[in-house]
Amino acid sequence: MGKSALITGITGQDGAYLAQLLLTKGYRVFGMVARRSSDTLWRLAELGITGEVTLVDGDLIDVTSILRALEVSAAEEVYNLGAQSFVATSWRQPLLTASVTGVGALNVLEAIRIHDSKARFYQASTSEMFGLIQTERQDEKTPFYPRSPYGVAKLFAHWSTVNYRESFALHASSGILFNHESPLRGTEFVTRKVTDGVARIKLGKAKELRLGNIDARRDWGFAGDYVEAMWLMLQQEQPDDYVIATGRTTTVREMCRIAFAHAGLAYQDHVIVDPAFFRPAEVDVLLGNPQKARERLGWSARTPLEELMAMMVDADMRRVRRE
Ligand code: F7E
Repeated sequence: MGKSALITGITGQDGAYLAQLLLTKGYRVFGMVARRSSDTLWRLAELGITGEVTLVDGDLIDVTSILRALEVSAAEEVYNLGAQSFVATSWRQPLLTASVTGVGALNVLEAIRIHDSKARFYQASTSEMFGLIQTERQDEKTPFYPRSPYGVAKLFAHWSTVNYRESFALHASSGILFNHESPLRGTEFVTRKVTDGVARIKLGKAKELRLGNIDARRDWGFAGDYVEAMWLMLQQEQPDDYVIATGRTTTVREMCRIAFAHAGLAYQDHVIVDPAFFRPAEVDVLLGNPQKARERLGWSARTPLEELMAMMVDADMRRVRRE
């Protein structure tokens, strides 16, 4: 029998790709699903794995439900991917974000400790913790300066992971992942908003696309590549923290140009900057240095942004045609 893994946030983009990866490795995969989750099971369905994973009711803010999920799954690896993960929403629901995204991670750590489980733990940390960047390229030693309630909550979760590793010798690792996208991304995030917009404009269902700060720069990779890094971290003898990124930064504007051009369109003809999408505080630029992951995990990003945008535009063209 293969190993058993529990994934919180299995209905999200990363949860779906990670479940698929673990299934190919022979794992029994359990996913904790919060009943109030706005996500549905469409991502698991798109990957054709809905029937292959076992879903258990549970919520990151209910530690007893996490204990039950640990018991039911007998998980040897726990991946905490569940979160209120949309940065813009975190200003409108800061306390919910703090509870789910921040304290939720501590609840999982506590559940593992109380359950006396030997499970290895993965925390989905984020480049949003760097926020107002303190160095041009961000690595594991770069000081943090979060710029949103989401970033602050993730920082709490990150330090809780480090603290439980040091306090209780848990095999707890934190992956500091820079932005990672795919056809399974929600349309609230900028890359998918753009590729969905491109498909609608190309197929005559829309004329314009309203965006916020298109001068922001991000280090964008493919989510399918990034979930491999999560798994690799838990296969190491020692738990640790790793930056996972491509090492290339691009403006939202240039990302738009690439996506529109893939459909034979010029972004300037359709994109309208709308201050309604500006954030109270912005993370202007992110650029990761994935050297440690390359050296210790043998991991590197394989999908260039051009290929990623093409994959996403093509998937959205198929979807919009089907509508
Ligand atoms: O924004 C700018 C926006 O919402 C990227 C999450 O997965 O990655 C993600 O966080 C940039 C920002 O992602 C629009 O202001 C312009 O500068 O796609 P996003 P994010 O905030 O970077 C990190 C690593 C996470 O951990 C998070 O969970 O694009 N932008 N115009 C826009 N963004 C959105 N959403 N919509 C716009 O219209």
